[in-house]
Amino acid sequence: MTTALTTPHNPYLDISAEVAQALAYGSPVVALESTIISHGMPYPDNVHTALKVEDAVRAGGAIPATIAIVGGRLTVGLSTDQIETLGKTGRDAIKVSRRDMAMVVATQQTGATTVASTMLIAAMAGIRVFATGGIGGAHRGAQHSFDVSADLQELAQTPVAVVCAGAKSILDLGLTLEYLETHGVPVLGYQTDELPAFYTRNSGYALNYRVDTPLAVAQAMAAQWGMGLAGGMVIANPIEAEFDMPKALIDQAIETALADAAAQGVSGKASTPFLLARVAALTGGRSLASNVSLVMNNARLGAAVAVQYAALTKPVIPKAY
Ligand code: PSU
Ligand code: MN
Repeated sequence: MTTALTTPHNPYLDISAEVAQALAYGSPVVALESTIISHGMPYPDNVHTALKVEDAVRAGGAIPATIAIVGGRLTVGLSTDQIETLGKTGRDAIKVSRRDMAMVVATQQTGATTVASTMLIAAMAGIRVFATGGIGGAHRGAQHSFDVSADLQELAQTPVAVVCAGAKSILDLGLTLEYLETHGVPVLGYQTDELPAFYTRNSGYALNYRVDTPLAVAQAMAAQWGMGLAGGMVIANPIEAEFDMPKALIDQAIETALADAAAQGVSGKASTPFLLARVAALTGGRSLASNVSLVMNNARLGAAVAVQYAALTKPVIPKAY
């Protein structure tokens, strides 16, 4: 068990000793989110996956930093016990996006962080690489409902590269790409020319940029921030071919899930978790296995990118020297 360090510049932030040391030396660190644990998968697979993902980051030569809000503290580098507790709490955990942070912190509550709030807390800690499953996006019908995930706005302003398997087609992927373009967010296909759609390698939406190595990703990150451009970037890493799901099966489940959500009047922050749980239930264990595999795949790529980015940006004299 590590001792949490409170950094002087942000009195709300607790960074585990292991992560703080890695950051002080400019060593590679990969941030991981916690809503994927509480709301993205059922217990106990969520906890097993979260721990396996941390192992994969370590095996790739980086230090994992799973992030959540614990008792009102912005916590970077959760303990195994904290991961277990969040996993058991499941969908009863508070889902914390940017707009929820102030109240959850002020009232000293515990909550799971989304892509948006995990990016924000990672950036506060000085972590530049974050691996997850899928990002939020513009929902179908967003041109009328205005339901656009805060993840996209965070990508527009917070300097963290998010390694993901694209986004689920519960969303409107075309609108999502338009929104990212408007807000100046680079979307790089990793060894692909197309935006992956989470369970499937292909979506039919072409990307403007393809990168084939972790070094090429790190070079893009260094260029973005080195020239002073704000914001993050999306590194879209397709699910491995052997776990790719039949498009017809997924499309059918998504249509049913969307119809159920409409019939039950689900909206706001409940919308994404509802759709995720419905799609998972309708496709059974098969989608869970795919989900676990793509998260692991993103953790491995995230570690490789963090290693390359650390090498490119490491100070000649270690900061702690
Ligand atoms: N998509 C997934 N799995 C997830 C999420 C999205 O395939 O677990 C979670 C992530 O935490 C993401 C959040 O940041 O849902 C988006 O929620 P909303 O659409 O309410 O912003
Ligand atoms: Mn929403």
